[in-house]
Amino acid sequence: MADPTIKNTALSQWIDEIRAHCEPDCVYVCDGSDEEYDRLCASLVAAGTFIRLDEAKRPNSYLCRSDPGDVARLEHRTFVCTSNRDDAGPTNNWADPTEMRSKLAQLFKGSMRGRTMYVVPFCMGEPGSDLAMIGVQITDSAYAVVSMKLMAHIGRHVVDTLADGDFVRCLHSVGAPLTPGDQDAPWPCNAEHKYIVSFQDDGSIASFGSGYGGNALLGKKCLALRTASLKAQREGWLAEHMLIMGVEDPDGKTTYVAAAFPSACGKTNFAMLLPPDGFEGWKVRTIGDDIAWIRPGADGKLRAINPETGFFGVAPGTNEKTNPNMMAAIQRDTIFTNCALTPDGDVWWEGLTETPPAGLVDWRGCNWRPDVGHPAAHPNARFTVSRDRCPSIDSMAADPKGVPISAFIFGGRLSHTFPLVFQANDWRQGVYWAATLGSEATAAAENQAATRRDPFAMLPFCGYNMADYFAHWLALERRLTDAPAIFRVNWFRCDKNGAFLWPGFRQNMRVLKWIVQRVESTGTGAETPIGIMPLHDNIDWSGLDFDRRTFEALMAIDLEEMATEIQSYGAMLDRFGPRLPSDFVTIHRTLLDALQRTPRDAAAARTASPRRH
Ligand code: GTP
Ligand code: SPV
Ligand code: MN
Repeated sequence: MADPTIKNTALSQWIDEIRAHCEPDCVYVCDGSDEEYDRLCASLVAAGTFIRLDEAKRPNSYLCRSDPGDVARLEHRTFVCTSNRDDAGPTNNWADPTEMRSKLAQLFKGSMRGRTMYVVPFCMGEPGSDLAMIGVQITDSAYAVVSMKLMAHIGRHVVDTLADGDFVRCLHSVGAPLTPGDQDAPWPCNAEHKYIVSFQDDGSIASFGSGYGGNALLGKKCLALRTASLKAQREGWLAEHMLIMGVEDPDGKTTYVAAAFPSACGKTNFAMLLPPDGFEGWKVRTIGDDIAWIRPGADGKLRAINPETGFFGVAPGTNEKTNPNMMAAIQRDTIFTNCALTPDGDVWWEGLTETPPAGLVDWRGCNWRPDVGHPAAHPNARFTVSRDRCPSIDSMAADPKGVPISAFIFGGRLSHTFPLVFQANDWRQGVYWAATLGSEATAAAENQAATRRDPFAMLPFCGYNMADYFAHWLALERRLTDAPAIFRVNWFRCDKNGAFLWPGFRQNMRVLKWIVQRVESTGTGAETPIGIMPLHDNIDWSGLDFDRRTFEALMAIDLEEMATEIQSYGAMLDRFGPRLPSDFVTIHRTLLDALQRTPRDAAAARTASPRRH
């Protein structure tokens, strides 16, 4: 039966269709209000899914424990469906759209029995802006609804403006139907079947069996990256796994940069960086910590928006030293997932304090002592909080025009071979350095090998053939009068004993300042075969005594090791076959030749002049 309050006929038909197929007890269309959020959170408390934290210690906040089998994105259960297999490319799990639709039809049949079916209209980007994308998530997870409220603009009003215009269909079920008399699980999910699917032929999204993060908050990785990246390729823009930040110098001039690091490699920390002692007058402001939509403007400059309104950040390792801005943001109004619970009703995770408080209950709900042999919080424990709570949020964060991007920064978690920072010689080489980005294992996704290539930090998120994505990036340069400079950074280089050589976190400001200076044509560096690198004297060390020898170890390039490294990318590039842009092969060979021609110990020998546009 159509809901007369829904003006969009395509939507009311879709709701009817899904209701008939999934057989929920009832249908509820979300208005997105605070009152609704409070009501749904209270129902989650009543269901045993949420624990309300102590009102004095953590006002209006909740702890949620997921099922131990549902703790992260599932890359091997994520599928990109295209009619032609090659359009998904060798880095995506491809599935035939017709077969997948029939498989999912069976799984979704009756999957919402005994549950409420929530209809969540949402908008990624500012409502009313040309750049925004509207989706409707149908879900049987109230956790997904309240999380979406923090991460996006949600509510009926989003689709009211749409009349009969189109929206992205995002269907989600935890896949745990109830029969009368069943006791519900605190975190319902499906142990046997999990599917996170992008149908690129009609742009729809379907997710079954998981309630966690990017598997369930469908506006995030599914819509804003997999779906949007394909739309962006067709329309000439970019949807990227990038943070966006503004760096204000003591004269009040702000330079905006976007940075891509693979999952759990430091985007959130970097996006909220608090400049260290010695950098008085410098300010970093946050636009986003995970996703950037970037378009060339009429002026030939790239402008970026963060399509999200909140943060879904990694908890372990977050503390007053590593991220004071986030610590302030999560003081209240936050949903914590898979963190440990303290006896006084607050949350804790590894790295929050040096010693864990006594009497913790771990993320599985068991009493925990330091000697139990596993961490108290899950390594991919997260918090969900609105950007409005973040003290470093930029005044441009909700501006639909976006911010002008002057530099792209790419960084993985690499314990060896790669220096702290270098600047690619030009756009083409920068695209190559981004495409060959690699990272050692993190906890954000299951099943990771020790090191994997993660081109542009987009490996799990690029919704089409990655070779076409490289071509799209290369082609973009011609449309820009002022192409951003491209940098690689690596906070994670280690010494022989496996200890980090670089203090990281706030100290990353020193690297950021060099990057900003390079962009502003005031920074100096040395030419090397892989690009331009700062010498010890080119970095501002005010407030930190960082000795030249450690810096040199951090910046050293072993020419043979680097050549071997670059040779090893050949296999990755070969996977794309003839679809790989021929330019790529040229850039690869030129770089290898340059390395092989460089006499040993000549790296970092010559001083580069400041970059001029
Ligand atoms: P997703 O939300 O998964 O996309 O990841 P993210 O890139 O936002 O990850 P996040 O910022 O939450 O990364 C957290 C991890 O990076 C933690 O293990 C931090 O300790 C580590 N990290 C962040 N910055 C630094 C740094 O400067 N140095 C070192 N050594 N570790 C860092
Ligand atoms: C990531 O894994 O890159 C995340 C977390 O940002 S999730 O939203 O679960 O994808
Ligand atoms: Mn991410």
